[in-house]
Amino acid sequence: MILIGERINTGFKDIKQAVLDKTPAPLQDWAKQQAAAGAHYLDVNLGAVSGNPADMIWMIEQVQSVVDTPISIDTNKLAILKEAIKVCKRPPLINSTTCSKEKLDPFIEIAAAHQASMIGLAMDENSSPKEASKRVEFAGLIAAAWMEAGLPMERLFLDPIVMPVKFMQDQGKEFLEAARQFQMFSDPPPNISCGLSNIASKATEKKLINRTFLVMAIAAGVNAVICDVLDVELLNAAKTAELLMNREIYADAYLQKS
Ligand code: THG
Repeated sequence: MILIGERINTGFKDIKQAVLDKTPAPLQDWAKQQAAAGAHYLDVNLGAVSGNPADMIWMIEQVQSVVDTPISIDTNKLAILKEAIKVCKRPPLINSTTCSKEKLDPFIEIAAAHQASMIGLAMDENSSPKEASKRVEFAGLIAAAWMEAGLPMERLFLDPIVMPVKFMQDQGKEFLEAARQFQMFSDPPPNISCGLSNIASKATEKKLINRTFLVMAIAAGVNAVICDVLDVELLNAAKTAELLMNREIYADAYLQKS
């Protein structure tokens, strides 16, 4: 399972305040904690706080000052991506593009130039479709463009897009069906990722909902997750699901393996 730590995101009040005040400690603390928990990438998201590439660069530099974990550059803005990727010390994960050609083509070009991996969202610039079939069509356009650029599928992540159960309850099963179909795009298949915490947004029982949906998503083919990597119960459930899907070899101490 590829783990992407979600916590360095201005959607969280402490991070928003730290970016506004340019106080490194909260970003550095979360970077260290998530790296210690086994994150393979740290998602860095400037959100609506600013459109200034310098602010994203500042965030990435605080993280890189304390850990070596590669960055997931969480922006849909080309201007921010272009500048931010230059300061990444290790090949990052570009998070993310839609299937719209005006966005997709320059994002792939940047991924190629920097040996980066990339997440493609199953949406276009206008809409995030409800039906699995439309998500498959959109993600297929991204997979085809990636292949045509001669880039390896191991570096492509396709994201079927998780919506909050509280407001869009009928979308969970569309996500799962889309994930199942993404696995058939190529051999080897692309990675399939999800922004897990979206599912429990504004809901009660957040941890239980996240944990249950992640297990279902793993069964449908998801192998990468942006999540709370400090949630031990969540990671244990994920490891167990991977074992039950025969993606890991059973050992009595399987929970202790990273
Ligand atoms: N796909 C991809 N990238 C993504 C997403 C996705 N990046 C952003 C997001 N979605 C994933 N990251 C988060 C981080 C935090 C929360 C949800 C998704 C979260 N927010 C709380 C809430 O909504 O209730 C609020 C924060 C708080 O507790 O203060 O849990 O889908 N590729």
